Amino acid sequence: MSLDRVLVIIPTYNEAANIGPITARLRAAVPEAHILVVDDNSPDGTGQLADELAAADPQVHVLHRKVKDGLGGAYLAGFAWGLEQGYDVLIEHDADGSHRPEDVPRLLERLHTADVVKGSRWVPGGKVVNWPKSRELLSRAGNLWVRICLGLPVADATGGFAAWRAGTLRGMDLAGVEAHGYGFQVDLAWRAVRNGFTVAEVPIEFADRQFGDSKMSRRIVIEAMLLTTRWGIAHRLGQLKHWATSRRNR
Ligand SMILES: Nc1nc2c(ncn2[C@@H]2O[C@H](COP(=O)(O)OP(=O)(O)O)[C@@H](O)[C@H]2O)c(=O)[nH]1
Ligand SMILES: [Mg+2]
Repeated sequence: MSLDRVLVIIPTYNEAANIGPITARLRAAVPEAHILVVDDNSPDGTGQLADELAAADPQVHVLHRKVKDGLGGAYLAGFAWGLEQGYDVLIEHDADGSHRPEDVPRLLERLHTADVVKGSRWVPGGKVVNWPKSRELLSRAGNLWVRICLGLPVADATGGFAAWRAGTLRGMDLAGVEAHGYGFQVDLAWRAVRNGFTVAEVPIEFADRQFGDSKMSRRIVIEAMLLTTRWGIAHRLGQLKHWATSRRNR
C-alpha cells in the first residue's frame, strides 16, 4: 500500500503567533506533505492567516468551522476531508510548536511496519522540555489510569502527535468517537487496538508552547477521566465474563 500522499492536520484555536512558523517548518521538514489547518473561527484571526498561507501555497489547505467545538471535532472534520481527498497518511500535529515538524519523517518511516504511529513522550528516548511539573504529573497520571483501565500497550495514549494510515482510520468506526479533548486521543488509540491494528510509538521531544495559551481545561481532564473509567469498567467486566465462561466450559 502506498504511503506517499501525506496530509498533516493542524487544529487551531487562537494560534495567530504560531500558524505561520509551524507551517513553514512543516513545509521544510516534509516538503512532499500537504497541510490542512482546521480553524474554529479563532477570534485572533488565525483563520485568515491560514487563508493567506493557502493562497500562497497550493499544498496548504484550510477548513473553517463556525464555532469552537474541541480538538476532537476538529480532527474528525480534518480526517473526513483528508480521506475524501484520497490521502494515504493523515497526521495529527499541534500548532503551538510542542510537536516538532522535524520528527514527522521518523513517524512516517515507522508507519511502514505499523497501522498507526504515535509520537511518545513516555518511551525511552522521549522527553518533555519546559513543561510545568504539574502538567507532566497530570500526563503521567492520566496515562497510568489509561493503562489500569484499558491495559493499552501504549505509553503515551493521551499524546496528540500521530501518523495514521488512511486504512486504519477507515477501519475503526470514527462515527462512534465520543470524546472531545484528551479523551479523544485515548478513544482513537483504544479503537485502533480493539480493531486489531498495531500501534507503534516513537520517542519525541515535547516542548511547552512559547506563544499563545493552552486550551486545556478542567472539563477536558474530567471528560477524559470519566470516559476512560467507563470504557475500563466495560472492558474489565467483559474480561471477567470471558474468564468465567471459559472456566465453566473447562
Ligand atoms: N480547531 C480547534 N483547535 C483546538 C481546539 N482546542 C485546542 N485546539 C488546538 O489543538 C492543539 C493543542 O491544544 P493546546 O491548547 O496546545 O493543548 P495542550 O498542548 O494540551 O496545552 C493546538 O494546536 C490548539 O490550537 C478547538 O476547540 N478547536
Ligand atoms: Mg499545546
